[in-house]
Amino acid sequence: MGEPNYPHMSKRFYLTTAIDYVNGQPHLGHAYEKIITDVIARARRSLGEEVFFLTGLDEHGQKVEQAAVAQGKTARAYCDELAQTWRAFTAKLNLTNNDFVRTTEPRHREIVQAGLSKVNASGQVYKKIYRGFYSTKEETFLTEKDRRSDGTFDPSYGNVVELEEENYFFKLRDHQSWLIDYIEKNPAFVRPDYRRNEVLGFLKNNVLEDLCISRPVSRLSWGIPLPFDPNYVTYVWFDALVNYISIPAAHGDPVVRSSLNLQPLNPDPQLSLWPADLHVIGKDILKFHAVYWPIMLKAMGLPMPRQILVHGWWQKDGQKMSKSTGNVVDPVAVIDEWGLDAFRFYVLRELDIGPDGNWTDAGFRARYSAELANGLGNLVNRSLSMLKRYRNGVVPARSNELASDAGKVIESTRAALEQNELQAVLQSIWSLITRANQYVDQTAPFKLAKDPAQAKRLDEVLYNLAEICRVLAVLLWPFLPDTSVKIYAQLGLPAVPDKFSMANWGGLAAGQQIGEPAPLFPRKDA
Ligand code: ME8
Repeated sequence: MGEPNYPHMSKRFYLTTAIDYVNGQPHLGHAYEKIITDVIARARRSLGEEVFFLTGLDEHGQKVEQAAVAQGKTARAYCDELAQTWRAFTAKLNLTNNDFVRTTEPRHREIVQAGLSKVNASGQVYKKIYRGFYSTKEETFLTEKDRRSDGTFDPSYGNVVELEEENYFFKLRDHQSWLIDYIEKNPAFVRPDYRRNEVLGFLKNNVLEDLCISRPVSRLSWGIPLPFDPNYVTYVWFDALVNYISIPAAHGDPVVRSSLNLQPLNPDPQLSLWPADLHVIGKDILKFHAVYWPIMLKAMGLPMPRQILVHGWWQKDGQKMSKSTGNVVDPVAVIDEWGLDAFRFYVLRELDIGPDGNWTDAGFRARYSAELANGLGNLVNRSLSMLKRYRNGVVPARSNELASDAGKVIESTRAALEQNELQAVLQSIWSLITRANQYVDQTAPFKLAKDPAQAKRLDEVLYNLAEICRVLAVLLWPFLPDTSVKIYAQLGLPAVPDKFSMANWGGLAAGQQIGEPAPLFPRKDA
């Protein structure tokens, strides 16, 4: 098979989330990761890149099978049902994902099997008898090394059983020094830096055990059969990680298809996606993404993803979230009560990407009231209400008094977006909101309006305020898309402010008739 040649294709900015286990309902942690990824996807599009954003579900493995059995359902029926809930959840979060993968789909299975065949054919898989311990909860084999000083295993492993079975193993050890070297030479491969150091520390201080990539069908049938031995299904992590290339392959990606010896897809669809630009994941699955996944890719002859961005974990009220104690944040309930944009704002403004965070209802309310209702909401509402009252809603001639303040924030926003520093973007946008609210207090348009000699000055102030609202709508688009569209509509602008270049000062034309001002974030006095 010759090298495929697709001259019309340009590589898209390809980013992914972890795919969630379908053994329960979506919670705050799942929502947080998907929102981070959605904001980055929207921001990149707004900056002019073509983007492909993938999310989805991890449906195989013992955990899911057991959850199904516990409900008296087949694994298939159980997954099909929950997949509906999870898909609805992506809509609830207003995610702009371009595809949604389920690992039970044939298009995924085909690529998992092609990948396994390739790794096997190149001599990197062998069979041996394993004797030891197994944690179903973590779907992982444990050794004596994993015992704590009192001889027990960490409760996070759940019930640990002893077992002896023959399985297939993937040679990781051969790639260990290559991987250390790769991570050292590519400082941006794992972000933030302390997560990169964690991976390097792990790799330098441990000899990598070969990875068991099979489970006997007699013990677990809910998985993808190994292409070279039907008595086994694929280990759930080998299956799940491959989603990052199976979906590109399903869209005709030439890099993945040619390296797995698959025919090009003709005539379409054909998208150029691999290597991924960004994998967004939580801290608990770092080893799978920064150790196993690069080695799997190398063994399949595929280039490395450009970056793994690792976020921290949320607690609630200083405690681990847990279904059994009822200490959870239900994102759907918060969204229904406060609106989606308030939820998106809180999680990104409260927690930088990296450290752990703590959700408190009081903290949520405080940000809602100070930053959304009194900050952004008040600015837009009073600016447009005054324009309506004093000038019948007609935009006066252009004035540039706040142009340089806006220009600085536009530039710092662009720079921070390019680095995926989302919390810094919000801080910078809110500095402009604070500046504009001070400008209202300093210029006191309500006083100017009483003095006919100040009509020109009032025009200037009203223009600057309306234009700041417009600039803010553009900058906020990736974060608060509904609010951003509402601000545009209240300005009487029919467009969607989804292009970063629209933020340039002066976009609001004199004579423009604005729409109806209405509160963006109704105050909730409880
Ligand atoms: O790990 N705070 O699925 P998952 C923040 N299927 N993030 C959290 C969190 C919390 N409290 N709890 C979970 C899996 N997450 C695998 C992934 S990828 C090829 C396979 C994050 O449903 C977690 O860190 O247990 C992970 O990134 C994601 O939610 C899915 O977790």
